[in-house]
Amino acid sequence: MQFTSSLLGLLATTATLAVCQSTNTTTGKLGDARPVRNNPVIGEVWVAKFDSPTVKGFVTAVANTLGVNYTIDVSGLPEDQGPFKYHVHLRPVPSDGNCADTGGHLDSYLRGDTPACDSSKPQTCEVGDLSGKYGTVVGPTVQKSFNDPYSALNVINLGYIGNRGIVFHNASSARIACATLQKVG
Ligand SMILES: *[C@@H]1O[C@H](CO)[C@@H](O)[C@H](O)[C@H]1NC(C)=O
Ligand SMILES: *[C@@H]1O[C@H](CO)[C@@H](O)[C@H](O)[C@H]1NC(C)=O
Ligand SMILES: *[C@@H]1O[C@H](CO)[C@@H](O)[C@H](O)[C@H]1NC(C)=O
Ligand SMILES: [Cu+2]
Repeated sequence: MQFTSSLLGLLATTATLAVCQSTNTTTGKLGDARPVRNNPVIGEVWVAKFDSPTVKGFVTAVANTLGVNYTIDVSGLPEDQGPFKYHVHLRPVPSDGNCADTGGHLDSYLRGDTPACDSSKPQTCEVGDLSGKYGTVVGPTVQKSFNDPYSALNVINLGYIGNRGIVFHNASSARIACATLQKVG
């Protein structure tokens, strides 16, 4: 009896492992994110301006020949609450500043949040999961730049980031600061 139950246990474990292995080739329902090579104006600048009582600064997005160059330049992150994640969310920040209303992550290829992004395969991650792809940050001050090939500043592309919210989350995922990417000029 004891033998039977441990054999069943072993079979169950094996089956679970098999399921996990067949489902961990994570990508979106629409496949991997495609590199963006059709931004209309290379060098076009978009800025999300953070101006809460604590967090101040900018996240800048510049249209590149391949995707978007991001620069994070913020101060005032409560360092005891980090490390911080940051994402492009679906919607802009409303006039009352409520970060909850920015919706979920920009996930153009319908991947979902789990399992977590594998930064060695950024094309398989949610387009908006910038910290998953390029690393979380610690406070209080951040200066960080990276290119994301999958973000777009062409409105016809799936990975379009214009007029969407950028959100910072603390280590327990609370949305601690947000601002909308707006075209400069
Ligand atoms: C699934 O994940 C395991 C553990 O991380 C890894 O060893 C294996 O190669 C992955 N399988 C596939 C098909 O990616
Ligand atoms: C984007 O960043 C790359 C790498 O630093 C740089 O070579 C390129 O000139 C940048 N593009 C723009 C439009 O600023
Ligand atoms: C994150 O912020 C929330 C809301 O302010 C707070 O309740 C929580 O303790 C914070 N998490 C950490 C790890 O500090
Ligand atoms: Cu987020």
